[in-house]
Amino acid sequence: MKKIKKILLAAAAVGILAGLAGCGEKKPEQPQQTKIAMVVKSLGNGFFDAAHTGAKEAASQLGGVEVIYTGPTTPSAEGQIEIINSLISQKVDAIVVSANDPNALVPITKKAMQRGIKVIAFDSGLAPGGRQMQLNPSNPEMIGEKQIQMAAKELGGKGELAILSASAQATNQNIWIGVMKKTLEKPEYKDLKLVATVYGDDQSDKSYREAIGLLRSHPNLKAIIAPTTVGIVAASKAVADEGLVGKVFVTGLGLPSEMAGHVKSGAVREFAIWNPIDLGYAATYAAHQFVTGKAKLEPGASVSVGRLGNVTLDANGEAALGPPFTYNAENVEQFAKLF
Ligand code: RAM
Repeated sequence: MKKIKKILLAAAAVGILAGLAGCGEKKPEQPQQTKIAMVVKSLGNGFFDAAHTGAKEAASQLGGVEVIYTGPTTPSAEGQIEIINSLISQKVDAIVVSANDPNALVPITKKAMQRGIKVIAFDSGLAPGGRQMQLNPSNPEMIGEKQIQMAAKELGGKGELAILSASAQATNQNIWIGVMKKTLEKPEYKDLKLVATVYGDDQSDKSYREAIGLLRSHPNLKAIIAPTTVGIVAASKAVADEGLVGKVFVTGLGLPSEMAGHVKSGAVREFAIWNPIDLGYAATYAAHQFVTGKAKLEPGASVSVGRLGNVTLDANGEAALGPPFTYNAENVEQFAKLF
């Protein structure tokens, strides 16, 4: 016992001496920290959790980057405005935002830009005056058309379909819905009838209730297209709970990790998505390029997005990553491990 006490005392003494010795020493120079805030539509959405994973990957590759991951608890523009206001006070270097509304955030993101903060919209865009760059996951036409093609395939080109979207102001979903409606005007889709478009606000419970509502008020409904990872899960569950597997098909945009079970049950045969990890990674990487002056914010500028190569800004300050990928019973399990 005595021996142990002696050792502890000796150890403490060494500690004190080491502490004293450290006092006069100059700390090694810390690499400059760049603060990049990722503001998502809402917290608790698996899609944005995956984007966050990508943001962290970019930060660790770049070094000296702190990622602040934040968003409102429910997808509202008001919530995002409050958050961006506080990020301005925190003097972040860049804000990477998936907007709940293309216009409502513009005054606050303009304020951020006036203070020298770089603003990059990703996933769900902002009106051009409210951001310096917009990174789309893919070409919006391609995303919209793809969803009609998948639904048409399920229905053999004929029947009623409905859309279960995210929030009514969401920039990205509204653009895709616009493309879907235009695509339905093509002669090859003349026997497909869009009977309703409803909004589940990217909330599981509201999306589920809206899906049940669709199924009950449209007894001839053959397909639900949900261009949201939250909505497609809710719609699949509603179809299963109403005993309509095989009668009503769900398709749209989903995460393989959340959809594998619904593909297995038969409620979903095919759905699509791009890689959300890559999207978060690229948006964060691009933000860093602007903060460090390595990329110019002008049309035609080439911006490095690290392991994904380069993207080029168009006249609108927009750029896009690759085409969406299709998932079905053959590959969903394999990708479910990733996102
Ligand atoms: C939801 C969000 C997001 C969208 C995906 C497909 O998670 O609405 O913005 O890109 O779905």
